[in-house]
Amino acid sequence: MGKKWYYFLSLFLFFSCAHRPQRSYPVPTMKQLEWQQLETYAFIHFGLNTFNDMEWGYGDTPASTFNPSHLDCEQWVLTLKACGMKGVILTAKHHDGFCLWPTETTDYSIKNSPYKNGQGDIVGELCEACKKHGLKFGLYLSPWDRHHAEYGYPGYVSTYHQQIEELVSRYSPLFEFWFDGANGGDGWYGGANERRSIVAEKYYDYEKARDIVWSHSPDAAIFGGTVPTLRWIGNEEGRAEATQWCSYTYDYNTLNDTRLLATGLPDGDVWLPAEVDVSIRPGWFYHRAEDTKVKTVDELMELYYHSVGRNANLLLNFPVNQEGRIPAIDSANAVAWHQRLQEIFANDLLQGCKVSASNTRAPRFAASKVLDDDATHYWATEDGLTRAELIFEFPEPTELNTVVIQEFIRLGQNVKGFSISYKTNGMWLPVRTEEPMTTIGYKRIINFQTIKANQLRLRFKVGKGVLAIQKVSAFRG
Ligand code: FUL
Repeated sequence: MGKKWYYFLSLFLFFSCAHRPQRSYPVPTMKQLEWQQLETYAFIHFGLNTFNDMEWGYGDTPASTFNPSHLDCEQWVLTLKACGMKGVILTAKHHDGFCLWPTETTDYSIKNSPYKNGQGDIVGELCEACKKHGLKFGLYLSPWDRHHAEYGYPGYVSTYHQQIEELVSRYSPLFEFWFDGANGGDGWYGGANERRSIVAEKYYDYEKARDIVWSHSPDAAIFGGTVPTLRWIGNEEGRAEATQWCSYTYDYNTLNDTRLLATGLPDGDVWLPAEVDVSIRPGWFYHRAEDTKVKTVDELMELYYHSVGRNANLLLNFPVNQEGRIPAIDSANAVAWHQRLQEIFANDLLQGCKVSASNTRAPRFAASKVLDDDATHYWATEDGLTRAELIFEFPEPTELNTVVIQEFIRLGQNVKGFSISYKTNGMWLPVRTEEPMTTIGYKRIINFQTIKANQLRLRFKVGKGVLAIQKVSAFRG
């Protein structure tokens, strides 16, 4: 009896494992997978700069100037939810060193501002509003501090770590923590008014900083420093390159090389997916002069296709104004943008199609798996194959201009080229687009001139590992 069970168990394990494709490393952790699924979330830049028409305060702007007249964190949260944001990251402290929570580490905080007579806590208020309305919460804490007298010396590093400890112990769970890399050198520094230089990868002890974050928020994604879990895209214009690998390396020079950050490294040994950070206005902080320069719905659409559509998350910044609110024009444009996206992606035209593949690994990896929404289902080919195709047959000629493809990235990112063509009047024609069709990764969106198709064909080329596609959908935008 015992032997029989053993035999059946071995047979079962043999068939299930033999058919399951091997991972090709690097692969995402579960935390990274969940983070990539967020796709869009918001930044809020708010602080002394807001009240002094500045982007980079020098560190000596009086705390008394911080005085929002109608601050309402719920207004921020409800606005952000209405434009499809899954979370929000607040500048708890920007380069000027002014803290938006009542910290024990410095007097340069809202404790010494007129806001609520020094009794306010904006980090806490936003944290509560997020909990109340179901938005994820994250924090930005600038390592560069132009106010602190000991900046550049060991004393400041322990203050910085203590600030992280205060934040994570009070406001967790955080979904992301930002160690901003900017450092212009000069600052007030307790009245010294001088230039101070540091070797960032050694000075801040980012490994310890990360461990403090994770001691209270173990799921937080980490931006910046020496041990991030995601990578900056290398520009602040809102543009990921079409070729977009999630793989990278932990080498500090490479982590700061904007050319490599833009595309990722196909042979990198660490999974480090990209985040595109960009502001809805030219500046990160609010400036009245930019009220006429808020990005339009069309511009926001382009940002979306050049970030989420190119295998990267979009972190869209909303500058809060002197009243303490997201201005009406910014929220109107962002909400209209979200509605446009919802309209475009409402009706998947591939549902109801017959789908076939040039090769299938086993019935449980059938081509039809790309049509369902179960993120654990995928179409996969046999080992060793470098090319394969999928064909979708429409019940009737169908107009479309957008295709969305997702790789099953739990096995790694393997596609290095693909093409889209369609059959009309018995002929196969390529779709017309300027968009290069190289990598896919978590998600790739291709827009093309509207076609009327009887059939749609996707051809894939893999560089390593096994071809595994989780989802394909098509839309008429
Ligand atoms: C940069 C900063 O210098 C900007 O002020 C802004 O916070 C942006 C998100 O990151 O490095």
